[in-house]
Amino acid sequence: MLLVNIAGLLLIGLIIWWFWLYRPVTAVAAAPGQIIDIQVKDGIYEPARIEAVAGKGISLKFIRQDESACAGQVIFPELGVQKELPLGKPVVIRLVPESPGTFTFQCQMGMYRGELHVKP
Ligand SMILES: [Cu+2]
Repeated sequence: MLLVNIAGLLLIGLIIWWFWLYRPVTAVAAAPGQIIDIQVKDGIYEPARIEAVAGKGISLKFIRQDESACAGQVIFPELGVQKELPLGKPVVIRLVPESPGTFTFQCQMGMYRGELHVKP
């Protein structure tokens, strides 16, 4: 009984960590004219942290490898961008972030999560 409770607590801890505490660490900076490949796989975007410069366009190529419905869309809520990601068919999203800041990109439910850091 005690073992079951410990397992349950660990699971809850893991869920909290995954949804609320986990922050992507690897950052990729966009060079001019470069298309950044982002793998959508196993619940994470790889890379999940993109650096851009305000007023300069960037192209992100999302490559969905996860067949669960969860990965079927990518949304940039603050930038008003929402795109379907067909399985195995790369989708290029071109963005021109106008102002500096940190913008999230995610799946519909927020399990997949990444950040776009826009520098002045
Ligand atoms: Cu999802």
